[in-house]
Amino acid sequence: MRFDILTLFPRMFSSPFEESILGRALEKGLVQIRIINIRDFALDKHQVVDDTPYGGGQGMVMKVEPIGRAIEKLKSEEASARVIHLTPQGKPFSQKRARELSSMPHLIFLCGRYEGVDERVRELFVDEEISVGDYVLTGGELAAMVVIDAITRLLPGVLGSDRSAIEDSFFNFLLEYPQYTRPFDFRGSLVPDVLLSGNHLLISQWRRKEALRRTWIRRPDLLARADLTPGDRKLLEEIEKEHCESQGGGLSAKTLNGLTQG
Ligand code: 4FV
Repeated sequence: MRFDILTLFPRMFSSPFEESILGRALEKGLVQIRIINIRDFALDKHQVVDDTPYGGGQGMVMKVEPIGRAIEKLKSEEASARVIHLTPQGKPFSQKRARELSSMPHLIFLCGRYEGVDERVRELFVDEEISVGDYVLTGGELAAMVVIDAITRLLPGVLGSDRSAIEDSFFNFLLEYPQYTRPFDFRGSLVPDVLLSGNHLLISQWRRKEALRRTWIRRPDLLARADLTPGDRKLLEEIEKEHCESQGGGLSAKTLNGLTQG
């Protein structure tokens, strides 16, 4: 899989792509990454890449010409490449979109800076806009790294076993179950016995229930989107009952709104 990254700060990408899983994926040739400096496509003497906004206002706007030239050069090499602009105005990124993008051969990431890019960049050169969250970064570079990391770990051969990507959080809209490793007893806090039972059926049932519990408590919005089995619904009833008992029998707000939302 090929990733091309258009940025004004190429050196930001040096270390993240040298370490750990991404670094190994690069070494193994499972991904190819090119960092392209947009300024190299500003042909004037001062290589100007930004200018003041028409209509006045704060900050600077990235000019359309250097970005357009850069994208047209990359697309001239491979017309099927998909151009993704990272922006708070984009579609919220998700594990589902990471999976879909991981099947595409060539992605071009456009990293904005300052107040953003000239609107004609979107109209003429961008295929898709993605946001990594409802907050404002100083640039799209970190957002591009997030998206590239989420996609790369789904590629065959990148993670130790491809199975672990299938067990991901959000794979089926559930948060991950609690994980434990040695020591068994840390300051009196013990690892749940079931995990040392060797009984894999009991262990997977416990993990499913804890994933449901964590999602019910922390992200009920995800639960609404998860494809739950009848067994899951039974576990959820147990969880709500346990929750009420732990709340001293009164119907908790959570259960109430669960009930009310039906
Ligand atoms: C962003 C986000 C983000 C906005 C102005 C770059 C910055 C600056 N990108 N998800 N949230 N971008 O904050 O993707 O140009």
